[in-house]
Amino acid sequence: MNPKPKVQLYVSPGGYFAERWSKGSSMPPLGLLSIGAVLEKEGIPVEIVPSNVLGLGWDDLEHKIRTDRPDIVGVTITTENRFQSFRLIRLAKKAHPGVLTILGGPHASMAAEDCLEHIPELDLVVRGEGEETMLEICRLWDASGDLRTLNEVRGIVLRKNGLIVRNPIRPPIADLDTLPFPAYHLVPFEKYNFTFEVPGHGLLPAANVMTSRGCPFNCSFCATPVNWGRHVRMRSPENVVREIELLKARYGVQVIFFFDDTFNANPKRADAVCDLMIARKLDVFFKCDIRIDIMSRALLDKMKRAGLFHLSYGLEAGSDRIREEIVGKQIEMADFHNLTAWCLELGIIANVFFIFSHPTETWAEAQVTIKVIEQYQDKIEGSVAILHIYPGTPLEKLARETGVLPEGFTWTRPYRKGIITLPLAQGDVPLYIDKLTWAQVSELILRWSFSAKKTSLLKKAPRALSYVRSWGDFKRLLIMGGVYMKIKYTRHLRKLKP
Ligand code: B12
Ligand code: SF4
Repeated sequence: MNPKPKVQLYVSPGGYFAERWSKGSSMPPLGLLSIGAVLEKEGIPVEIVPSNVLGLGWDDLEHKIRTDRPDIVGVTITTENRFQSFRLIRLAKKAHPGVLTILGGPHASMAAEDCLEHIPELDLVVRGEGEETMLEICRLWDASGDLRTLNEVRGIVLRKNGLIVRNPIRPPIADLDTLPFPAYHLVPFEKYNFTFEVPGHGLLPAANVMTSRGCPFNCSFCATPVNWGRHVRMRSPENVVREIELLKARYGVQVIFFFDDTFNANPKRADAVCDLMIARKLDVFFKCDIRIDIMSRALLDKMKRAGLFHLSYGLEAGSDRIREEIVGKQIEMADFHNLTAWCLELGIIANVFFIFSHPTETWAEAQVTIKVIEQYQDKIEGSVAILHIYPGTPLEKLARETGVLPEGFTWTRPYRKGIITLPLAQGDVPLYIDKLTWAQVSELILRWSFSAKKTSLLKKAPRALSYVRSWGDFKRLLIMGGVYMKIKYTRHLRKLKP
């Protein structure tokens, strides 16, 4: 029998996972915790290294890998933190050349070949769900470093005879209840200081729980239907509630953030989870993301009784044409208005996602969105973004076809001429800018931040300047600054009017 490899699973410093949410807190990496639990159950020595909460910098990581000499280093990667994760893979190979380096997570799943092509220090990519694939890799791992033992593993992309080969995808885990609960004990849970402010109750300790995988819908900018599939797999209500009970008992958790893409993907199951939460008197608050068009008043009432205090949903655009034809989100405006009114009536915080600069979106269409935002000013929490392109999505395909992503574009290089990013707002991810000018995009974003009373742009200016890498970046910053002054001045004049 092969010896068991020593596995280390890393969250790289900075980027996506280091993002601080809700008053200095961040969230445990559920994906790594789930893989960790599966490996641990099989007796495979596994360590999870969340550099962000452990305060480990690059030198510390190099020293750790050099002295620990793990057999396998796995790094989780999103498009937002891809450069940090690539750096960690390179660093691991340099510190310990015999290590097997693996990337997994949304970015790796969607851009596996791109990663392997440009990062020679990377040995293989795990696509999709990592639990069973990692387990098989560990079972087949050969101490001599011979990668051929992994040649047939499903769900991986690797080099064979100098060529990058994509092995057949692994079928999704059919029954999610068979997975052990995430190995929370493998990370210093308290150090996450994960909290949420619940109105009237203050800042409460929180935890993240994923009750389903997949989304039945197919929005053009979204990675989920491709990454997790459109067939939604759901944990049983009993299994979900037991995890919450454990989190309460072990960590005193009082708020649950359901990480599901669409908590109400199956409204009957959502209802059953809430029923059990009520019956078992869990007495927790929760927040989640849902889809507007399949939400009913009855389900919202039930969710409120089960502890719902914060609900996120995407309208994406005020224009029917953009939502239906471009995004592929068949949502009626009336459903959006109804749901928002119900939330307001029930005292649930409504957090609505809006996006500007969809393909072919005109200034007039974008105005419809900003009017909706302004209509609900002070009543809802709005999350506003300029459309970002993520790998593997229908939008990426379109961006390559239309030249928004130039020929030969690779996700592995930090900067390429002609690509517009807003690193200050959201990682180094390319924006889809089509019909709107930069001045118009700036105006939309700034009007939103004024209506939402967001931090002053002037305060962000020094940091924004530090990201300038080209004349184009600088010009866009100047334009945004000019638009900012124009809006401020107009608002000032309006105030002076008798
Ligand atoms: C909850 C969530 C958030 C939360 C919390 C994020 C956090 N810090 O944990 C919040 C709301 C903060 C958030 C924010 C954002 N998010 Co988010 N988020 C999610 C969501 C819904 C769940 C993440 C999760 O924990 N999943 C559960 C675990 C079990 O899955 P997992 O981490 O992917 O891990 C599995 C596999 O990927 C794999 N795996 C993962 N790592 C590794 C490593 C190894 C070595 C191996 C072998 C395997 C492996 O195995 C795991 C187990 O099966 C996902 C969508 C999704 N369904 O996963 C989007 C998702 C990750 N988010 C996404 C995006 C785009 C964002 C935002 C940019 C959105 C926005 N417009 O603001 C921001 C970025 C924040 C930032 N500063 O960078 C995208 C990322 C796309 C990409 N290519 O990277 C996703 C995939 C959503 C989507 N539909 O496109 N997000
Ligand atoms: S409904 Fe949400 S998770 Fe589903 S495809 Fe659309 S954006 Fe993605």
